[in-house]
Amino acid sequence: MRLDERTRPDFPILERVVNGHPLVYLDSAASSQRPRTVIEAMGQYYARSHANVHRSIHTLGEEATELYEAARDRVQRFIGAGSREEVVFTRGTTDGLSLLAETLGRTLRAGDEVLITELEHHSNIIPWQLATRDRGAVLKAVPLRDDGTLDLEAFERLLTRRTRVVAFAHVSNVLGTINPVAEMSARARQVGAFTVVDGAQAAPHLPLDISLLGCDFYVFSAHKMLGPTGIGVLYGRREVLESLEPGRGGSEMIKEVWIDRAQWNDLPWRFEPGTPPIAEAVGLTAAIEYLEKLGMERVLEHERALTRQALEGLAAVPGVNVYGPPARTDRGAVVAFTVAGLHPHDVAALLDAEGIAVRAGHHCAMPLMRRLGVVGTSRASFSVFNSPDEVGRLLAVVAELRTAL
Ligand code: 7TS
Repeated sequence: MRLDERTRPDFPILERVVNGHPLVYLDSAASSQRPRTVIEAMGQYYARSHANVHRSIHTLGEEATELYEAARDRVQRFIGAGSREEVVFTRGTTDGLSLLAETLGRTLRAGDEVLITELEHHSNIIPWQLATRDRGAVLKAVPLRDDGTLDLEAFERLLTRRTRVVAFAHVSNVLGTINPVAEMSARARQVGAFTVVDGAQAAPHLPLDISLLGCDFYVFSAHKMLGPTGIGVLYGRREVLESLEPGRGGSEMIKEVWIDRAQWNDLPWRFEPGTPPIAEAVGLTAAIEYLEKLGMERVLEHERALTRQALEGLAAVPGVNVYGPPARTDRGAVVAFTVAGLHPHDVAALLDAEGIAVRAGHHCAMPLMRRLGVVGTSRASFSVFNSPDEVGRLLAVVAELRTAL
Protein backbone atom coordinates (compact mmCIF):
# COMPACT_ATOMS: atom_id res chain seq x y z
CA MET A 1 0.00 0.00 0.00
CA ARG A 2 1.27 3.45 -0.90
CA LEU A 3 1.93 5.73 2.06
CA ASP A 4 -0.84 8.19 1.19
CA GLU A 5 -3.39 5.36 0.93
CA ARG A 6 -2.51 4.43 4.47
CA THR A 7 -2.39 7.97 5.91
CA ARG A 8 -5.20 9.91 4.23
CA PRO A 9 -8.04 8.57 6.42
CA ASP A 10 -6.12 9.84 9.47
CA PHE A 11 -6.31 13.50 8.40
CA PRO A 12 -9.83 14.88 8.97
CA ILE A 13 -9.05 18.12 7.13
CA LEU A 14 -8.67 16.22 3.86
CA GLU A 15 -12.46 15.79 3.86
CA ARG A 16 -12.77 19.54 3.22
CA VAL A 17 -14.19 20.75 -0.06
CA VAL A 18 -12.63 24.04 -1.18
CA ASN A 19 -14.26 26.13 -3.89
CA GLY A 20 -16.28 23.14 -5.01
CA HIS A 21 -13.27 20.82 -5.26
CA PRO A 22 -11.75 18.29 -2.87
CA LEU A 23 -8.89 19.99 -1.01
CA VAL A 24 -5.43 19.34 -2.47
CA TYR A 25 -3.13 20.62 0.24
CA LEU A 26 0.33 21.33 -1.14
CA ASP A 27 1.53 23.83 1.46
CA SER A 28 3.06 21.67 4.17
CA ALA A 29 6.35 23.62 4.05
CA ALA A 30 4.43 26.58 5.48
CA SER A 31 2.51 24.35 7.90
CA SER A 32 1.50 20.71 7.57
CA GLN A 33 -1.87 19.25 8.57
CA ARG A 34 -2.42 17.05 11.63
CA PRO A 35 -3.58 13.47 12.00
CA ARG A 36 -6.50 12.78 14.32
CA THR A 37 -4.17 11.27 16.98
CA VAL A 38 -2.44 14.64 17.44
CA ILE A 39 -5.70 16.56 17.70
CA GLU A 40 -7.14 14.00 20.12
CA ALA A 41 -4.02 13.81 22.31
CA MET A 42 -4.19 17.56 22.89
CA GLY A 43 -7.93 17.46 23.57
CA GLN A 44 -7.46 14.60 26.04
CA TYR A 45 -4.71 16.46 27.80
CA TYR A 46 -6.85 19.56 28.28
CA ALA A 47 -9.88 17.50 29.27
CA ARG A 48 -8.07 15.32 31.82
CA SER A 49 -4.60 16.40 32.90
CA HIS A 50 -3.92 20.08 32.49
CA ALA A 51 -1.99 21.97 35.15
CA ASN A 52 1.24 23.95 35.14
CA VAL A 53 4.49 21.98 35.09
CA HIS A 54 7.52 21.78 37.41
CA ARG A 55 5.88 23.58 40.30
CA SER A 56 2.70 21.96 41.60
CA ILE A 57 2.84 18.96 43.91
CA HIS A 58 -0.76 17.96 43.20
CA THR A 59 -1.71 15.03 40.96
CA LEU A 60 -2.56 17.03 37.86
CA GLY A 61 0.63 19.05 38.19
CA GLU A 62 2.62 15.84 38.28
CA GLU A 63 0.75 14.31 35.35
CA ALA A 64 1.30 17.40 33.25
CA THR A 65 5.00 17.45 34.16
CA GLU A 66 5.35 13.78 33.26
CA LEU A 67 3.68 14.30 29.89
CA TYR A 68 5.79 17.36 29.15
CA GLU A 69 9.04 15.64 30.06
CA ALA A 70 8.05 12.49 28.19
CA ALA A 71 7.84 14.64 25.06
CA ARG A 72 11.47 15.59 25.61
CA ASP A 73 12.50 11.92 25.76
CA ARG A 74 10.55 11.25 22.60
CA VAL A 75 12.27 14.11 20.76
CA GLN A 76 15.67 12.98 22.03
CA ARG A 77 15.17 9.54 20.50
CA PHE A 78 13.63 10.92 17.32
CA ILE A 79 16.63 13.13 16.55
CA GLY A 80 19.34 10.91 18.02
CA ALA A 81 20.50 13.43 20.64
CA GLY A 82 22.97 12.10 23.21
CA SER A 83 20.92 13.13 26.24
CA ARG A 84 17.56 14.65 27.18
CA GLU A 85 19.34 17.70 28.64
CA GLU A 86 20.25 18.66 25.10
CA VAL A 87 16.61 19.08 24.07
CA VAL A 88 15.17 22.53 24.82
CA PHE A 89 11.56 23.36 23.97
CA THR A 90 10.95 26.69 22.24
CA ARG A 91 7.98 28.28 20.47
CA GLY A 92 9.28 27.25 17.05
CA THR A 93 12.18 27.58 14.65
CA THR A 94 12.13 31.38 14.62
CA ASP A 95 12.08 31.44 18.40
CA GLY A 96 14.94 28.92 18.63
CA LEU A 97 17.10 30.87 16.18
CA SER A 98 16.34 34.13 17.99
CA LEU A 99 17.21 32.57 21.32
CA LEU A 100 20.54 31.42 19.90
CA ALA A 101 21.31 34.73 18.24
CA GLU A 102 20.58 36.56 21.50
CA THR A 103 22.61 34.12 23.56
CA LEU A 104 25.56 33.59 21.22
CA GLY A 105 25.33 37.26 20.23
CA ARG A 106 26.48 38.23 23.70
CA THR A 107 29.75 36.40 23.13
CA LEU A 108 30.51 38.38 19.96
CA ARG A 109 33.08 41.17 19.88
CA ALA A 110 33.66 43.96 17.38
CA GLY A 111 35.16 42.49 14.20
CA ASP A 112 33.88 38.95 14.87
CA GLU A 113 32.00 37.38 11.97
CA VAL A 114 28.78 35.42 11.62
CA LEU A 115 28.43 33.44 8.43
CA ILE A 116 25.02 32.57 6.98
CA THR A 117 24.05 31.68 3.39
CA GLU A 118 22.15 33.26 0.55
CA LEU A 119 19.34 30.71 0.72
CA GLU A 120 18.27 31.36 4.31
CA HIS A 121 14.75 31.99 5.52
CA HIS A 122 14.44 35.44 7.15
CA SER A 123 14.27 33.66 10.51
CA ASN A 124 17.91 32.70 10.05
CA ILE A 125 18.94 36.16 8.79
CA ILE A 126 17.25 38.83 10.88
CA PRO A 127 18.24 37.50 14.34
CA TRP A 128 21.88 37.50 13.20
CA GLN A 129 21.55 41.01 11.79
CA LEU A 130 20.32 42.17 15.20
CA ALA A 131 23.02 40.24 17.06
CA THR A 132 25.92 41.45 14.91
CA ARG A 133 24.71 45.04 14.69
CA ASP A 134 24.53 45.32 18.47
CA ARG A 135 28.09 44.04 18.91
CA GLY A 136 29.91 45.68 16.00
CA ALA A 137 30.32 42.25 14.42
CA VAL A 138 30.04 41.49 10.71
CA LEU A 139 27.43 39.35 8.93
CA LYS A 140 28.48 37.53 5.76
CA ALA A 141 26.73 35.07 3.46
CA VAL A 142 27.90 32.08 1.42
CA PRO A 143 26.76 32.61 -2.18
CA LEU A 144 24.79 30.13 -4.27
CA ARG A 145 25.84 28.46 -7.49
CA ASP A 146 23.49 28.65 -10.44
CA ASP A 147 22.32 25.08 -9.79
CA GLY A 148 20.87 26.14 -6.43
CA THR A 149 23.59 24.55 -4.29
CA LEU A 150 25.94 26.42 -1.98
CA ASP A 151 29.29 27.51 -3.36
CA LEU A 152 31.43 25.46 -0.99
CA GLU A 153 34.68 26.96 -2.29
CA ALA A 154 33.37 30.39 -1.34
CA PHE A 155 32.38 28.89 2.04
CA GLU A 156 36.01 27.84 2.54
CA ARG A 157 37.22 31.35 1.70
CA LEU A 158 34.66 33.07 3.92
CA LEU A 159 35.41 30.83 6.89
CA THR A 160 38.22 32.47 8.89
CA ARG A 161 39.53 32.66 12.44
CA ARG A 162 37.18 35.62 12.93
CA THR A 163 34.12 33.45 12.20
CA ARG A 164 32.31 32.80 15.49
CA VAL A 165 29.03 31.34 14.22
CA VAL A 166 28.04 29.54 11.02
CA ALA A 167 24.23 29.38 10.65
CA PHE A 168 22.56 27.64 7.73
CA ALA A 169 19.50 25.68 6.67
CA HIS A 170 19.65 21.91 6.45
CA VAL A 171 17.08 22.03 3.63
CA SER A 172 16.05 25.17 1.70
CA ASN A 173 12.33 26.02 1.96
CA VAL A 174 12.36 27.30 -1.63
CA LEU A 175 14.93 25.34 -3.63
CA GLY A 176 14.81 22.10 -1.71
CA THR A 177 18.61 22.09 -1.66
CA ILE A 178 20.02 19.75 0.99
CA ASN A 179 23.16 21.27 2.45
CA PRO A 180 26.10 19.10 3.57
CA VAL A 181 25.63 19.67 7.30
CA ALA A 182 28.31 17.26 8.53
CA GLU A 183 30.96 18.61 6.17
CA MET A 184 30.16 22.26 6.91
CA SER A 185 29.98 21.65 10.66
CA ALA A 186 33.35 19.89 10.66
CA ARG A 187 34.96 22.79 8.78
CA ALA A 188 33.37 25.37 11.07
CA ARG A 189 34.65 23.51 14.11
CA GLN A 190 38.21 23.65 12.74
CA VAL A 191 38.14 27.46 12.95
CA GLY A 192 36.43 27.38 16.35
CA ALA A 193 33.00 28.56 15.16
CA PHE A 194 29.66 27.35 16.52
CA THR A 195 27.30 25.75 14.00
CA VAL A 196 23.58 26.51 14.06
CA VAL A 197 21.43 24.43 11.72
CA ASP A 198 17.90 25.45 10.74
CA GLY A 199 16.17 22.10 10.39
CA ALA A 200 12.63 23.45 9.80
CA GLN A 201 12.37 21.79 6.39
CA ALA A 202 14.40 18.69 7.25
CA ALA A 203 13.06 17.27 10.52
CA PRO A 204 9.59 16.58 9.04
CA HIS A 205 10.92 14.79 5.99
CA LEU A 206 14.06 12.73 6.57
CA PRO A 207 15.58 10.44 9.19
CA LEU A 208 17.65 12.59 11.52
CA ASP A 209 20.67 11.55 13.51
CA ILE A 210 22.16 14.56 15.23
CA SER A 211 25.14 12.52 16.40
CA LEU A 212 26.18 12.08 12.76
CA LEU A 213 25.68 15.73 11.80
CA GLY A 214 28.22 17.11 14.27
CA CYS A 215 26.55 20.51 14.59
CA ASP A 216 26.37 22.44 17.87
CA PHE A 217 22.72 23.48 17.51
CA TYR A 218 19.76 22.23 15.49
CA VAL A 219 16.30 23.83 15.52
CA PHE A 220 12.88 22.96 14.09
CA SER A 221 9.13 23.52 14.47
CA ALA A 222 6.45 20.96 15.34
CA HIS A 223 3.78 22.49 13.10
CA LYS A 224 5.61 21.51 9.93
CA MET A 225 5.86 17.87 11.06
CA LEU A 226 2.21 17.01 11.71
CA GLY A 227 2.34 18.53 15.20
CA PRO A 228 0.82 21.64 16.76
CA THR A 229 1.75 25.28 16.30
CA GLY A 230 3.46 27.07 19.17
CA ILE A 231 6.22 24.55 19.98
CA GLY A 232 9.64 23.90 18.54
CA VAL A 233 12.85 22.15 19.47
CA LEU A 234 16.31 23.53 20.04
CA TYR A 235 18.93 20.81 20.25
CA GLY A 236 22.18 22.06 21.76
CA ARG A 237 25.39 20.11 22.32
CA ARG A 238 25.66 19.68 26.05
CA GLU A 239 29.11 21.22 26.60
CA VAL A 240 28.10 24.28 24.60
CA LEU A 241 24.74 24.71 26.32
CA GLU A 242 26.48 24.34 29.71
CA SER A 243 28.89 27.12 28.81
CA LEU A 244 26.21 29.63 27.78
CA GLU A 245 24.45 32.21 29.90
CA PRO A 246 20.69 32.19 29.36
CA GLY A 247 19.53 35.09 27.20
CA ARG A 248 16.04 35.18 28.68
CA GLY A 249 14.91 34.84 32.26
CA GLY A 250 12.04 34.33 34.66
CA SER A 251 9.97 31.59 36.23
CA GLU A 252 11.53 28.14 36.72
CA MET A 253 14.83 28.65 34.89
CA ILE A 254 16.61 29.33 38.18
CA LYS A 255 17.71 27.49 41.32
CA GLU A 256 17.99 30.49 43.62
CA VAL A 257 17.28 34.17 43.17
CA TRP A 258 18.51 37.20 45.07
CA ILE A 259 17.59 40.76 44.19
CA ASP A 260 20.86 41.37 42.37
CA ARG A 261 21.78 37.90 41.06
CA ALA A 262 20.60 34.34 40.48
CA GLN A 263 21.86 30.83 40.17
CA TRP A 264 20.70 29.12 36.98
CA ASN A 265 18.74 25.91 36.88
CA ASP A 266 20.19 22.75 35.32
CA LEU A 267 19.86 21.97 31.63
CA PRO A 268 17.55 22.02 29.80
CA TRP A 269 15.21 24.10 32.00
CA ARG A 270 17.76 26.95 32.16
CA PHE A 271 16.67 27.86 28.65
CA GLU A 272 12.92 27.45 29.20
CA PRO A 273 11.66 30.52 31.09
CA GLY A 274 7.92 30.89 31.63
CA THR A 275 5.09 28.40 31.33
CA PRO A 276 6.04 26.19 28.40
CA PRO A 277 3.74 24.95 25.62
CA ILE A 278 2.51 21.88 27.52
CA ALA A 279 -0.45 20.73 25.43
CA GLU A 280 1.70 21.35 22.38
CA ALA A 281 4.40 19.06 23.77
CA VAL A 282 1.75 16.35 24.15
CA GLY A 283 0.73 16.96 20.54
CA LEU A 284 4.34 16.79 19.42
CA THR A 285 4.72 13.40 21.12
CA ALA A 286 1.72 12.15 19.15
CA ALA A 287 3.12 13.58 15.90
CA ILE A 288 6.47 11.85 16.43
CA GLU A 289 4.70 8.59 17.29
CA TYR A 290 2.77 8.90 14.05
CA LEU A 291 5.87 9.61 11.95
CA GLU A 292 7.84 6.83 13.62
CA LYS A 293 5.06 4.34 12.93
CA LEU A 294 5.27 5.26 9.25
CA GLY A 295 9.07 5.19 9.38
CA MET A 296 11.08 8.21 8.30
CA GLU A 297 12.81 6.23 5.53
CA ARG A 298 9.40 5.57 4.00
CA VAL A 299 8.33 9.15 4.47
CA LEU A 300 11.46 10.30 2.65
CA GLU A 301 10.96 7.82 -0.18
CA HIS A 302 7.28 8.75 -0.64
CA GLU A 303 7.86 12.49 -0.67
CA ARG A 304 10.90 12.13 -2.92
CA ALA A 305 8.75 10.36 -5.51
CA LEU A 306 6.10 13.12 -5.35
CA THR A 307 8.77 15.82 -5.63
CA ARG A 308 10.32 14.15 -8.65
CA GLN A 309 6.92 13.74 -10.32
CA ALA A 310 6.13 17.43 -9.75
CA LEU A 311 9.55 18.66 -10.87
CA GLU A 312 9.59 16.63 -14.06
CA GLY A 313 5.94 17.33 -14.82
CA LEU A 314 6.23 21.09 -14.27
CA ALA A 315 9.48 21.36 -16.22
CA ALA A 316 7.67 19.79 -19.20
CA VAL A 317 4.95 22.49 -19.26
CA PRO A 318 5.84 25.25 -21.76
CA GLY A 319 6.53 28.58 -20.05
CA VAL A 320 7.05 27.03 -16.63
CA ASN A 321 10.36 27.50 -14.87
CA VAL A 322 11.36 25.35 -11.92
CA TYR A 323 14.04 26.33 -9.41
CA GLY A 324 16.63 24.46 -7.41
CA PRO A 325 18.88 21.45 -7.99
CA PRO A 326 17.97 19.00 -10.79
CA ALA A 327 15.16 16.48 -10.25
CA ARG A 328 17.55 13.54 -10.06
CA THR A 329 19.57 14.91 -7.13
CA ASP A 330 18.59 14.56 -3.51
CA ARG A 331 16.15 17.34 -2.70
CA GLY A 332 13.68 18.34 -0.01
CA ALA A 333 9.91 18.06 -0.49
CA VAL A 334 9.37 21.48 -2.12
CA VAL A 335 9.05 22.60 -5.73
CA ALA A 336 9.20 26.33 -6.53
CA PHE A 337 8.13 27.42 -9.98
CA THR A 338 7.05 30.40 -12.05
CA VAL A 339 4.67 30.58 -14.99
CA ALA A 340 5.66 33.04 -17.72
CA GLY A 341 3.24 35.97 -17.93
CA LEU A 342 1.60 35.26 -14.57
CA HIS A 343 2.41 36.72 -11.17
CA PRO A 344 3.04 33.98 -8.57
CA HIS A 345 0.09 35.28 -6.53
CA ASP A 346 -2.21 34.91 -9.54
CA VAL A 347 -0.96 31.36 -10.05
CA ALA A 348 -1.79 30.57 -6.40
CA ALA A 349 -5.23 32.22 -6.69
CA LEU A 350 -6.06 30.30 -9.88
CA LEU A 351 -4.94 27.04 -8.26
CA ASP A 352 -7.01 27.84 -5.16
CA ALA A 353 -10.08 28.22 -7.36
CA GLU A 354 -9.49 24.52 -8.20
CA GLY A 355 -9.07 23.56 -4.53
CA ILE A 356 -5.28 23.38 -4.73
CA ALA A 357 -3.38 25.13 -1.94
CA VAL A 358 0.17 26.28 -2.75
CA ARG A 359 2.15 29.18 -1.34
CA ALA A 360 3.25 32.09 -3.49
CA GLY A 361 5.51 35.04 -2.86
CA HIS A 362 9.02 35.50 -1.50
CA HIS A 363 8.72 32.61 0.97
CA CYS A 364 10.47 34.75 3.59
CA ALA A 365 13.68 34.46 1.58
CA MET A 366 14.05 37.84 -0.11
CA PRO A 367 17.84 37.68 -0.59
CA LEU A 368 17.31 34.35 -2.37
CA MET A 369 14.57 35.83 -4.59
CA ARG A 370 17.01 38.60 -5.51
CA ARG A 371 19.68 36.00 -6.35
CA LEU A 372 17.19 34.11 -8.54
CA GLY A 373 16.12 37.37 -10.20
CA VAL A 374 12.42 36.90 -9.44
CA VAL A 375 9.86 38.83 -7.36
CA GLY A 376 8.62 35.55 -6.02
CA THR A 377 7.62 32.04 -7.01
CA SER A 378 4.74 29.68 -6.51
CA ARG A 379 5.63 26.66 -4.42
CA ALA A 380 4.13 23.23 -3.98
CA SER A 381 5.29 21.26 -0.96
CA PHE A 382 4.50 17.74 0.11
CA SER A 383 3.73 15.62 3.12
CA VAL A 384 2.90 12.04 4.01
CA PHE A 385 -0.76 12.40 2.97
CA ASN A 386 -0.18 13.71 -0.57
CA SER A 387 -0.80 11.37 -3.47
CA PRO A 388 0.52 11.06 -7.02
CA ASP A 389 -3.04 11.88 -8.17
CA GLU A 390 -2.88 15.20 -6.36
CA VAL A 391 0.42 16.03 -8.05
CA GLY A 392 -1.27 15.06 -11.31
CA ARG A 393 -4.08 17.56 -10.55
CA LEU A 394 -1.50 20.28 -9.94
CA LEU A 395 0.24 19.53 -13.23
CA ALA A 396 -3.01 19.47 -15.18
CA VAL A 397 -4.20 22.80 -13.77
CA VAL A 398 -0.83 24.49 -14.29
CA ALA A 399 -0.77 23.29 -17.91
CA GLU A 400 -4.24 24.82 -18.41
CA LEU A 401 -3.10 28.16 -16.97
CA ARG A 402 -0.70 28.55 -19.85
CA THR A 403 -3.11 27.56 -22.57
CA ALA A 404 -5.71 29.95 -21.09
CA LEU A 405 -3.33 32.91 -21.47
N1 7TS B 1 13.40 28.27 8.61
C1 7TS B 1 12.95 27.67 7.51
C2 7TS B 1 13.90 26.97 6.59
C3 7TS B 1 11.58 27.70 7.23
O1 7TS B 1 11.13 27.09 6.14
C4 7TS B 1 10.70 28.36 8.12
C5 7TS B 1 9.25 28.50 7.83
C6 7TS B 1 11.24 28.93 9.27
C7 7TS B 1 12.60 28.88 9.48
C8 7TS B 1 10.37 29.58 10.31
O2 7TS B 1 9.62 28.62 10.97
P1 7TS B 1 8.54 29.03 12.07
O3 7TS B 1 7.89 27.76 12.45
O4 7TS B 1 9.26 29.69 13.19
O5 7TS B 1 7.60 29.98 11.38
N2 7TS B 1 8.94 28.45 6.48
C9 7TS B 1 7.80 28.85 5.91
C10 7TS B 1 7.59 28.73 4.55
O6 7TS B 1 8.41 28.29 3.77
N3 7TS B 1 6.38 29.20 4.28
O7 7TS B 1 5.82 29.63 5.41
C11 7TS B 1 6.70 29.40 6.44
